[in-house]
Amino acid sequence: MRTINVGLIGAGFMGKAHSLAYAAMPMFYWPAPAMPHRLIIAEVNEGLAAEAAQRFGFEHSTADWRRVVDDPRVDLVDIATPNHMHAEIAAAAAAAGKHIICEKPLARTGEEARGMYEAVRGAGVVNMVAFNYRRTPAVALARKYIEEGAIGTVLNFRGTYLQDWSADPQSPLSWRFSREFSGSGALGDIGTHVLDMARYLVGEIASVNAVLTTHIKDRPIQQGGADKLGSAGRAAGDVPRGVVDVDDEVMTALRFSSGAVGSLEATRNAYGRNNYLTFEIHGTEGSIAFNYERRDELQVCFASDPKDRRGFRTVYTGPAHPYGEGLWPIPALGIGYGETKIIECYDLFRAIVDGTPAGPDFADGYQIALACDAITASAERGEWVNVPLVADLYDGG
Ligand code: NAI
Ligand code: SOE
Repeated sequence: MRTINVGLIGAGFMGKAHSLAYAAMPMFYWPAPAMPHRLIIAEVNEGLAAEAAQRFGFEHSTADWRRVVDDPRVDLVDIATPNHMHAEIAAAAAAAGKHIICEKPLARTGEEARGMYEAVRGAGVVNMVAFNYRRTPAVALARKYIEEGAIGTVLNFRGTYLQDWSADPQSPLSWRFSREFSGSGALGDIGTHVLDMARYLVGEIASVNAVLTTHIKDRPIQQGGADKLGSAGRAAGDVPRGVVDVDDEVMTALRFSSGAVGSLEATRNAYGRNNYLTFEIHGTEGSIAFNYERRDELQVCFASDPKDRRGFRTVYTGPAHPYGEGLWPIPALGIGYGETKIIECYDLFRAIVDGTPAGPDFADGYQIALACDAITASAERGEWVNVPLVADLYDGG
């Protein structure tokens, strides 16, 4: 069986999730498309890199990400750094002819995403953006229902992503609150997951009309290191505060190219919500609803049911559902975040080995970055703004 040598850059939250996926993918999907080999991992200094190699099972470590990209043995470069590093690393990896998986959001702006898209397009390498939630079996099942026409023509999409890890104004200012490092706030960090769901399930977004706001305008500065996502606790009173120059809440109306309408809301300041990534879709023949906090379940309702029996019912995903063949043997044993990353790894490896299409790719990441730019422009101007289509910009995409 072929081996694919992985070079991973960044050993924080996503470094952990991706390392788990490389180790576990062949245990779930056997025969695996290829065996992942965890060859080299990069962190910001030699100590952290060596520790990460030991912890995450990599053979080598380095404090210089360029060594990963330049290593002739590396087949796949995995970008799991904060957002400001994505573009430079991706351009170098594409120039070196490496396949690439890049964490979301692909880039801080549409312009940055354009360069990344052109780099992989020119190099002809396999490329994927890590919007893993679409690989939750219940979400893939929702798409199957829609494609099969089970809910008829889609009329609307309501998507939310609500969390509360930064609701406390004393929760630290990490890279996620700085435009330089992240590009935007709730919009790029979690709103992009909803945009991925919207496009995956309903299609292209044609225009947006948005509100962006920043309720908590400064926070105690985090003293370096990976983002603890609020779990480091409240900073003591004397810690210097820094300015939050990104949004902490986004709301936007959506118009889809198909004629469907929709809405998106995202905030990391919603007390009581943890990873409340939801959608509800209404069609001419029925409805579908999903909540990641109950991610084994898909709610479906069909107009064809007798009136006195009509209502949402729950389908528990299991072996009969998308990706179920490799997961657990009976429904509702519990799909976790890790499984979505394992499935992502499986699809990426199939794309590298068999040429199976591997969405979301950098074209999708670029399209989502253009939607984010349009949302930002709309919030500034207080009007509807059209979203340019990557496919139109490039004569067929
Ligand atoms: P994190 O803050 O936990 O970890 C980032 C790591 O990158 C840190 O350990 C940091 O030291 C390292 N790093 C920074 N600069 C580096 C450099 N020049 N060379 C090597 N390492 C470097 O951040 P997290 O949460 O892992 O986020 C990373 C990326 O993943 C972001 O783009 C984020 O948006 C995305 N993400 C995606 C998720 C998903 O569900 N798909 C979940 C969480 C994050
Ligand atoms: C923080 O909001 C975060 O880690 C995001 O960066 C991820 O994309 C999301 O999956 C979980 O929450």
